[in-house]
Amino acid sequence: MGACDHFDELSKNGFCVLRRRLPAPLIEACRDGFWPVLLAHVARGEANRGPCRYFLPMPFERPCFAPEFFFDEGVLEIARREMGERIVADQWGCDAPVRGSEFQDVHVDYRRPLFAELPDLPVPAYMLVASFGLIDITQAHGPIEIAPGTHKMARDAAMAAVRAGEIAVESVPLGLGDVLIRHPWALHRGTPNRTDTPRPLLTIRYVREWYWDNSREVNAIPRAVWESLTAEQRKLMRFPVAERPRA
Ligand SMILES: O=C(O)CCC(=O)C(=O)O
Repeated sequence: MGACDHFDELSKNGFCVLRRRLPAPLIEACRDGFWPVLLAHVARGEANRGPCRYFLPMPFERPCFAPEFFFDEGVLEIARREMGERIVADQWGCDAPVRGSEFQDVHVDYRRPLFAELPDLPVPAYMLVASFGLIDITQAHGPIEIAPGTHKMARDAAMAAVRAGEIAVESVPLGLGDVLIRHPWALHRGTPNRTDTPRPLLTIRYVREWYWDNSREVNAIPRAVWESLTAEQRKLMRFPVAERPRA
């Protein structure tokens, strides 16, 4: 499937999956580096997305961070086609349900409308999220479910259609390296992880450069990592950069 097909699918359904897009060794290295951070977070028991379901900001230290995750040409081509050339990445986080997690209510992310007085005003996309798993996400791990086409509908009508079963949610299992690109306004929900392995789904948010909100916690980029990026890459990264430690 080419970029055009993915783009058409994204426009029609509100999501598309680029199969085997990111290099498995980088994801495995990220998993090895991040696992202790994730387990320590889960052990604190501060589930913030429903029972046994955690959102936490991702570290920018390597190997949790790799430029390939943020600057993949296939992902950026689709994001730019949808939102224009002037986009930035502004969120980097992890959603991790563990055993005991439940079905979430169907919802949209970033639900505050651009214009509060016209909440259903149809506007072109100004944000997209790209997600990939740190493990193979099978049915047992609780993949995300998305209701196709609902990103273009008035919110109440979309919700009513899903509740009435007129639009069925689709399960989106992901293999290692697969990237799910979705409109955050496509109705979706998390499902229960029935295994003993946490299910980390990492997400990068891309937005049009004029859009700003601080709806999710983000970590700062360590100075050495920032300095290792090219000028072109830095232009795409709208995150705080850590101060240089004082000598
Ligand atoms: O992690 C998932 O599968 C979806 C989580 C989600 O949509 C949320 O917490 O808002």
